[in-house]
Amino acid sequence: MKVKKFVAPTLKEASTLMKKELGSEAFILSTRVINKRTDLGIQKHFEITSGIEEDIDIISAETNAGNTIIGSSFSDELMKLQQKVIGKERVNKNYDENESIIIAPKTKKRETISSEKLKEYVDRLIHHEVSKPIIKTIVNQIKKSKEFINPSNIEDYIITSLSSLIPTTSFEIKKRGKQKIVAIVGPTGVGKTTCIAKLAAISKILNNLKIGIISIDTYRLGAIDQLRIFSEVSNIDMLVAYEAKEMPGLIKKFSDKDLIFIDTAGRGQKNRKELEKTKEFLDVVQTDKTYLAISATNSTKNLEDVVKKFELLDYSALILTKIDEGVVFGNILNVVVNSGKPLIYLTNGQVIPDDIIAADSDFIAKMVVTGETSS
Ligand SMILES: Nc1nc2c(ncn2[C@@H]2O[C@H](COP(=O)(O)OP(=O)(O)O)[C@@H](O)[C@H]2O)c(=O)[nH]1
Ligand SMILES: [Mg+2]
Repeated sequence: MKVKKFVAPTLKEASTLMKKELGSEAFILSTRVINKRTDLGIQKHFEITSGIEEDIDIISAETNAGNTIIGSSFSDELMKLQQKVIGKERVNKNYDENESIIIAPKTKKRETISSEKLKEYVDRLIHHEVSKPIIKTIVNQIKKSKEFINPSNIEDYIITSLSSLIPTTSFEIKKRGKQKIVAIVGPTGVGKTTCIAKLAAISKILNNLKIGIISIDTYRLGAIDQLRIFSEVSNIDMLVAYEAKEMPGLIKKFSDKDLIFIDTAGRGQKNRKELEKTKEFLDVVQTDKTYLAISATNSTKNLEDVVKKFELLDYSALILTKIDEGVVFGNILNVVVNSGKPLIYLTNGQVIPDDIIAADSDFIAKMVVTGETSS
């Protein structure tokens, strides 16, 4: 991979320089604000570290595409996996490099999964805090398909099975299409504002959209300042609503924007009055999408309470924050399977805008089984 740094007074200019030199395939590895000495004195500049693959590996790209699972059912996926395994076995049967003369069909004992090995995986899922009903479903599937499962494919089988239980979704917006309003709600300190900053910067730099941010977080000391600094350095317009009745006027001020984000105050899900207050603000503007941010570091019980109480705000998808701080991820699987709400983004650090990724069921299933968050 070729890596190069670009420095400019605004993020947009730095990204334009990057695209001009490296082309549209280039991607941002990291961004930071630096102080640069210019004729006008020391000035804030943006530095983008970008990368571009020098040689695209077609074989691995095709293999990955073949493994992608989009919108099919749990049993469909298991069937597909079984067929894949059967296919592999056929190939193995026809080819034995140690055998030069075939006298009679060799009866080789098929290697299957021992109960000790299966228990090892069950213990691993328990360690990763996957709920008992989900483990039971997986074990039953393994038992039903045991003639196709062997020690070398069991982990992939479990990951594929879990992946088919995890719904994901995505957000699409076209430039010069209908304006969209997206609100992010959730408990205090979960990473709502940071996530909005990431999404706003990416939508502006990479998709060239006109972005506005409305903050209704006038509750926490310093919350507005946090967003104001971001809006200044990234040159994204930001307005503040102190009362619900101000919201329509602010949306009108942003009538030229393609996409408006609403940053809400952190609400303790136990306090229904606080949630109702946020609802008042969101109801007057009719958001297109409301996403609930939940932290990967919370327990299943806490997360279940959050997803239930925030239903009052009619959210359509979940943003999973702080996966970089998570150790086990069974909690996420349990909550997503129970709530039926799809995941849309995962955040994996504090760096704006880099540390956010689109939710992918295979990636999340792998996180659950291995505890690893690198792809
Ligand atoms: N490690 C880590 N920290 C994060 C992540 N997202 C946000 N944070 C940090 O969590 C803290 C609270 O974030 P903030 O966006 O203000 O939360 P809010 O109260 O929900 O708006 C800040 O210190 C953020 O930098 C993440 O994905 N990983
Ligand atoms: Mg905030």
